[in-house]
Amino acid sequence: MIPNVLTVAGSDSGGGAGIQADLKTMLALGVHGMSVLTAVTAQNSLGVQGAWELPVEAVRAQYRSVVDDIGVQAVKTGMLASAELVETVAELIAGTDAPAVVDPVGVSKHGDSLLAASALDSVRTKLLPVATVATPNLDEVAQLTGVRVESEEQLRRAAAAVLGYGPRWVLIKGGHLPGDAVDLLTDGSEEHWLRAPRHDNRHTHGTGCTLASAIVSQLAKGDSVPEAVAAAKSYVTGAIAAGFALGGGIGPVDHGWRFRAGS
Ligand code: PXL
Repeated sequence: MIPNVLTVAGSDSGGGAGIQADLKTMLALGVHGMSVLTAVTAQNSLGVQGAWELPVEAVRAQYRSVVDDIGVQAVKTGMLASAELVETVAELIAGTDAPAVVDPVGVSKHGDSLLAASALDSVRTKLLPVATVATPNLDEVAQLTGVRVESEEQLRRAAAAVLGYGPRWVLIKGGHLPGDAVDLLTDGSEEHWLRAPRHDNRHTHGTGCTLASAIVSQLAKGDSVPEAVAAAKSYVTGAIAAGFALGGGIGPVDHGWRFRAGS
């Protein structure tokens, strides 16, 4: 049986991030990807030109359609746009018996806001508590907890601050620090440090969505959280290495890198 995986996220018309990245990652990792759309962005390699969120009823209806008939082995969240949508999705996930990967998306690679400032408190108090794994980057850690990380040693403090809001595990993504791409996965007792060499490639659009989608796909296939995160890190590192130019700006990671000849 092919595991069913659901992403609850926004559309990136350019196809590198958001729902599109999630579904491509799920295909590459051998699970059946399904989507609940929360928002539509007009977006390309240069940035986000517009964003429109869907009504709460449209998000709720999509979720119920998928979960009540097809069923899900794991759920992932990405761009949720508003406090209303964050709270709706948190409630839906709380009522679903499946692991949840929460990527607390704040801004796009170009710095465009994908989450209202007024939604931060709902992310802290409603969404993070229902997460099996939360996957913030350092900007999201600062936004959510006030902890600013400038060195690898400070990743521990960031992890403790996020765990304070209640996710079972947190993966702090240290990719914005200089040097190797180092992430810390912890549940407060175990620590797993994941290190990958930095690839000299500016075409990294969609990295966060791709990593979270790879984690949720591996969880759906039965991996433990540390196994899922290690496999996902390896997949996203390959996708970043193979990232390619598109349009005039930042191109996407290559979700299909393992399908290419020789890889
Ligand atoms: O990477 C975060 C993200 C999530 N969702 C959508 C996006 C982006 C980044 O561009 O466009 C729709």
